[in-house]
Amino acid sequence: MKQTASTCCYCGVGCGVLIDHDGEKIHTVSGDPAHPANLGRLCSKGSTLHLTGDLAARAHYPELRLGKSLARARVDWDGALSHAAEVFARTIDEHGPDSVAFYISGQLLTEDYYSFNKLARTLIGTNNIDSNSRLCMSSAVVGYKRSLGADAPPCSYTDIEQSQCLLIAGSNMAWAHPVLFRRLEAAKAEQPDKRIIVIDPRRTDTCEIADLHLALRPGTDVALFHGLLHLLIEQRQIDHAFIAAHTDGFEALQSLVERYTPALVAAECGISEADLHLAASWIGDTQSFLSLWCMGLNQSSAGSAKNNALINLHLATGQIGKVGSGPFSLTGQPNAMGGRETGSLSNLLPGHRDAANPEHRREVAIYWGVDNLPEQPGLSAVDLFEAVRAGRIKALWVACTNPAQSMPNQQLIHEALATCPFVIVQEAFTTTETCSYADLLLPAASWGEKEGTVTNSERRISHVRPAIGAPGEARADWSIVCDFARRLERRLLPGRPSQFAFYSPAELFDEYKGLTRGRDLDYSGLSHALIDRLGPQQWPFNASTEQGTERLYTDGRFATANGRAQFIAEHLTELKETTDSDYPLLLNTGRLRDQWHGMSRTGTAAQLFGHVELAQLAMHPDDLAARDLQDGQLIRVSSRRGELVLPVLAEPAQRPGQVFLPMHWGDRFLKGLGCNVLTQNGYDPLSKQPELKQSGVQVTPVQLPWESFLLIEGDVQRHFAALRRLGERFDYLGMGLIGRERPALVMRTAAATAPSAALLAEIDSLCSLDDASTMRYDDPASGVSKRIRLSEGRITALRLSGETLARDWLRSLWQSADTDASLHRWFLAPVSAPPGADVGRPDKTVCNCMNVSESRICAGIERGMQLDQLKQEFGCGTQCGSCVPEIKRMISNAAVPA
Ligand SMILES: Nc1nc2c(c(=O)[nH]1)N[C@H]1C(S)=C(S)[C@@H](COP(=O)(O)OP(=O)(O)OC[C@H]3O[C@@H](n4cnc5c(=O)[nH]c(N)nc54)[C@H](O)[C@@H]3O)O[C@H]1N2
Ligand SMILES: Nc1nc2c(c(=O)[nH]1)N[C@H]1C(S)=C(S)[C@@H](COP(=O)(O)OP(=O)(O)OC[C@H]3O[C@@H](n4cnc5c(=O)[nH]c(N)nc54)[C@H](O)[C@@H]3O)O[C@H]1N2
Ligand code: SF4
Ligand SMILES: [Mo]
Repeated sequence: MKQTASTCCYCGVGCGVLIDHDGEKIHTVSGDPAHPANLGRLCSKGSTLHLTGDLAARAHYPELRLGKSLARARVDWDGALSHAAEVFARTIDEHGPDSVAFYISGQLLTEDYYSFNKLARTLIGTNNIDSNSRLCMSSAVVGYKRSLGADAPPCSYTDIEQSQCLLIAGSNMAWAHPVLFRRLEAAKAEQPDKRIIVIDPRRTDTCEIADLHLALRPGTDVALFHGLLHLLIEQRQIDHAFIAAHTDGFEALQSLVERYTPALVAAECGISEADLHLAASWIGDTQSFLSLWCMGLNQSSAGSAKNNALINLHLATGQIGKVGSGPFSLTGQPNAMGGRETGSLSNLLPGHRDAANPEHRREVAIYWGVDNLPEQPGLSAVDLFEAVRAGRIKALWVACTNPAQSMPNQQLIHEALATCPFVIVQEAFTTTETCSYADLLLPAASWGEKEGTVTNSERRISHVRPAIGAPGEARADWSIVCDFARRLERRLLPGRPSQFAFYSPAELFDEYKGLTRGRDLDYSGLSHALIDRLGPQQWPFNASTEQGTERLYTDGRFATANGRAQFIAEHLTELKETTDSDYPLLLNTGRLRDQWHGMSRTGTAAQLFGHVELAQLAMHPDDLAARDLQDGQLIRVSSRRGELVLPVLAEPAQRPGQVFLPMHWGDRFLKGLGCNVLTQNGYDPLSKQPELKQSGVQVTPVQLPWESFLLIEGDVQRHFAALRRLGERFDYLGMGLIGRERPALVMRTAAATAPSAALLAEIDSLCSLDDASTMRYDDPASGVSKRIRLSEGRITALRLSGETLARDWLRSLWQSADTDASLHRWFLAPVSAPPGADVGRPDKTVCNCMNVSESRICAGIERGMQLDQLKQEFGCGTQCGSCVPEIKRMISNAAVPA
């Protein structure tokens, strides 16, 4: 056994992991005590990394399709990349460089990013290179640049621990940045008088730590921040000396916020005046004020304005550049920061430069040894896919992102991908929605197999190291790009020495870092070897530095031309899409604790479905009652763009009038193109970040009386692919995994009438539910049929259709591997369980590490147990801690009389 220190591939906290492996297989993963981001901690996702990534779901070989109606066939790398270079060269010859585009990802490593960027801007000569960070961080980029002059989060994780007053806005960090939340929890436990304000329309697990939760009306954050500033000015709690010495534009802002009186703000935001006063007094009184924010601010048509209105509060109070203070945007993806640094949004260039700035273009062109860089502005994600659909983009390269799941307005994205003459998808997993559209599928090495660097939320650069080899012929992203680029060079510029002669990620890093020299982020002093020697480092880190920089702007000098920060005075604007009588509910979307985005990786570990098993639309009980709906019932949720059929979940943490659907469920897990078929692509005018958090929807009942439940153990990926195809023929289809040691696939379907016997026979044949070991029952007149396969007395597969009463009981028998033969005669009966037996309702796993269910914890709470006793008796919450906020909430809910 060997151990390799690397970095977690999920969120922007950027935790260090220790990978235990034998050179071929990863056995376990633990937190790296030496990594400054996590000091040994991991969350429920990081600690289960070794359970994910089922090889059967991975892309092993390049595959090429030679005609839209044909299937892809395996090719070798030489054939794949030569073909790609030929198609790109021909497209550029015929239609110009802007007829090709790249859509890449904040999950690429800095070296991957740099190679894509250099390829697009120099060799091809287009700015059509955008990344999924457009959906994620682009409003924060605009926010920082407008207020502070550069896209640089000025704080450190230690500030989270040291701050006396924290404002957490539009961030569910208990689930999305769990290890930081653990650090905050520990600091709050030590110092309970630390004030924490959470601003979120939902009562999330993050609210568990809040002294004050402002459940504002979605989209109204700008008014709230202006309202706070109004009160701070009124109460003389602003820092006039700081404003005079270090900022510009205060007068204009002061006169704008005069109008944001407590009465107006309370009405606009749907909060109480008293709460607004309380929040303002805490911010005004404190020694150190820190704000943390994420998608609740960024993913909005007012995303940039929200960012700047929040930064205004820090500038007005002088709460920036000192311990425990500052505006700290939490980055989503592990290398969203690296993408911004390498200039991998269409409007940027490497080293925090702008593509629209002629001087910046000139600097980069000189560095790259080319005459000039393209002037034509590049397309940003939403516009890019519109251009693809309109036929203006004729070759599209997608890498490390799954737009056919994660982009808003999915109908458009699927049409675009189907229309585009040549689509390259560079992916680690073949199972994603986007892979179906690949004309050329390039298998990528993934976490644990590749090397490079990533920058986390606190500007800290870590070395990502490989432990094992990639499966099949999969290759590292940078190496695919450079190999392609060398082929395209030979075709476009024969005889020229290659600009892409990179044969290791360290070489790419060394060339790239020169582009940061003299810029605000300057990390020209770093190298892979130095990071190995000193440990992960925070930028700036120039050639004369010995240690990374913990905090920016400590001297009050900002990255603007005159060194002064800029107040931004903008009014609250209306959402792009509001509710009306046809679409009276506001749809909010976001993360679950244990899933990652489109679930290509987390969706391979059955254990990670224990907390939330299937797609459900969360709705306030009053909204359910008003529609005469029951918890768990199938409903139709429709927006102006599309609709989905799925179960509804009664959720008191929602505010009436608002519904919530996790973003993870794509077309693979939920028929109908998944969550984003509902969302809109209206975007912020400056950042072009789409308003993914707010869309108008309606919820109506559906009549789908014929229901079916299927469970099949083993060979999960093969069954998934085949069953998902057949499942398309039902009106409702939800897929998921269950179990821990023995994973099984479950498929739930519903339809208006019973499907053909032939369809059911096809399903049975796929699942071997048609052999001698299968118990069967058929009543064609009533549309009921059942199949249960036993192996050594134990259930290994089952299908209940038309009548599914025994579903939960049979499932619990499967789970417990019960072989009691006396029960067999009940298997096909129309009862939920034999008399006296437990129906076996599926139970949510609250603690994933220790496998502790909701009902056990509830029973403990009923016996009067508090958190410490629950931890002691069941072990829940003692490992990664991700479930602790939920357990606390269960305890406090139980304390409130019904
Ligand atoms: N478990 C898990 N963790 C992740 C990820 C994941 O997929 N799974 N993805 C990572 C990535 S890429 C990202 S970007 C981050 C996202 O991290 P977060 O932004 O924290 O997560 P979300 O759930 O998308 O949204 C946060 C909150 O914004 C709230 N919100 C919605 N509208 C508004 C509004 O108008 N105002 C305010 N103030 N709040 C609003 C929502 O109710 C939600 O609770 O998570 C990262 N971490
Ligand atoms: N409704 C709604 N939609 C949203 C959001 C929301 O809050 N609500 N959030 C948005 C945000 S913030 C984000 S960041 C996006 C995320 O959306 P996506 O970028 O689509 O998210 P992932 O599913 O993580 O896609 C990454 C892909 O890269 C693949 N992959 C993994 N490792 C590697 C590798 O090393 N190389 C290559 N080439 N591929 C690899 C994975 O299999 C996966 O398919 O979703 C956005 N969409
Ligand atoms: S908080 Fe969890 S998901 Fe994020 S980097 Fe750390 S271990 Fe990975
Ligand atoms: Mo993100």
